[in-house]
Amino acid sequence: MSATQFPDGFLWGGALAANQAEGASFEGGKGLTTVDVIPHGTHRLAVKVGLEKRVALREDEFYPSHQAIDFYHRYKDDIALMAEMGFTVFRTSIAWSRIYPNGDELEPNEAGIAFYRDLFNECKKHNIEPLVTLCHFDVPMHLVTEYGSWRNRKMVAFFARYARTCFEAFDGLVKYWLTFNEINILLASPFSGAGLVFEEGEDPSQVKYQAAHHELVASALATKIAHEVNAENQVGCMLAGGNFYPRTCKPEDVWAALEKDRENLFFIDVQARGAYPSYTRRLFAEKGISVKMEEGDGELLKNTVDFVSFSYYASRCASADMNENNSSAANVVKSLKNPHVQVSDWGWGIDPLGLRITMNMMYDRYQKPLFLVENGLGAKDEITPEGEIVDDYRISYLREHIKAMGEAIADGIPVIGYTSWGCIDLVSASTGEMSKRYGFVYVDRDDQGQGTLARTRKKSFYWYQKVIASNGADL
Ligand code: BGP
Repeated sequence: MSATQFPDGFLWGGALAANQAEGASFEGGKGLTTVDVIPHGTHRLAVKVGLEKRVALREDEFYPSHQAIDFYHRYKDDIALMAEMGFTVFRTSIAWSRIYPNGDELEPNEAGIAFYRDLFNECKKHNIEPLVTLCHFDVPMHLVTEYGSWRNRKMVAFFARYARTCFEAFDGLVKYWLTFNEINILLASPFSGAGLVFEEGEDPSQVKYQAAHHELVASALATKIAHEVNAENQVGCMLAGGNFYPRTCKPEDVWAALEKDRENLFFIDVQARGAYPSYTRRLFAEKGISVKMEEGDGELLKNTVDFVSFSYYASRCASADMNENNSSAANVVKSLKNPHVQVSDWGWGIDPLGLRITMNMMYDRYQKPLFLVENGLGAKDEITPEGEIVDDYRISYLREHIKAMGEAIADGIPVIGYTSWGCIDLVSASTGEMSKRYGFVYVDRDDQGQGTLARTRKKSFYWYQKVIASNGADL
């Protein structure tokens, strides 16, 4: 197989998330979610803002998720654009709070179910397979204020009810499911990742790992339910991926990189192998963490995922003397600057070979099919006087990464498909801004929320159309 040949039936498409695209935040009975209470300007994922501020929506502040790109009302036109590019898969998420507005109700909100049924039917109409994330950074706020979100064991039952409702309601329409988007982000960004807010004097690590345990149990339970509802369902975990390189070949640096990788892979080790990895005993002892587990959790965790999905934007770099001052957050996870790779305008390393390295490491470790469900270049786009967007930088980033994925396939790794991130411009998760754009389709909206929301095909739109038509041969 030549490096750029992809298997027959390889799924090509793009990805978005409810909270970054839908808008209509108060329509259709939707409840408030964590991301709905992060105002523009304090949108950086790592920012520490107290719960009072999170809950008290201020009219004079701008909340980007409230309107986003209005996908809620425009999805038919947007899906038609995806179909025009030749998509065979489209990744989006269900907003938990459209199905269960508060998260703890006994009966679902029918309007929410109807919206997603229409959306998935629209995909099917165009022969596009939906790939659906159950929770993408949007925990219902009521669960945060009433229960403390994932620190509370009750969340397992709430999530299981929500997951079952979705599997049953969309049975026959959706086959590919992801439980939690970038589950490891809970560590770096506990509020966005898992709705966690810490009390004064509390040990954040203790709370985070307890919450992680609840999410892992909930994910395993959802996987079990998905398989009970329909044996054809395919459930994946989802990692914010990208390997850590040691800053030098000094053994201490190599060890530091291994430990940083484990911090992230811990989640996938549980979800894909079905048990806590051996290294957690020491990790927890050293951090003074004691995770409360219930009888039966060990059995539940054996419900492993069918495939391993991940996002890849950049590789990372670590050393033994890594600290707050010499590292910065690229895609939320802290990393040292790697002098050997170029960076994007936001300081995210551009490293296509790192993708091949990451994929080989993950397949060696998990021996499950991989699905690359996010990849792309956030960039500022300019419109020419002729009204065109000539985004050669984006094409070149994607081309090199698709080539690297092709190499990983040639290495013998089964890969289900590829969904590039933000196939249509949307609100950035880390900045809350529109000007960090990923799309093949430009959306006329600026960082203050002004614009017509009109959609325009970029140069990359036609390039990706050609890539898909040739099944990755013509890059
Ligand atoms: C991932 C998230 C996405 C997306 C992407 C790009 O971490 O799963 O939601 O936003 O990163 O990040 P950003 O929007 O900050 O550029």
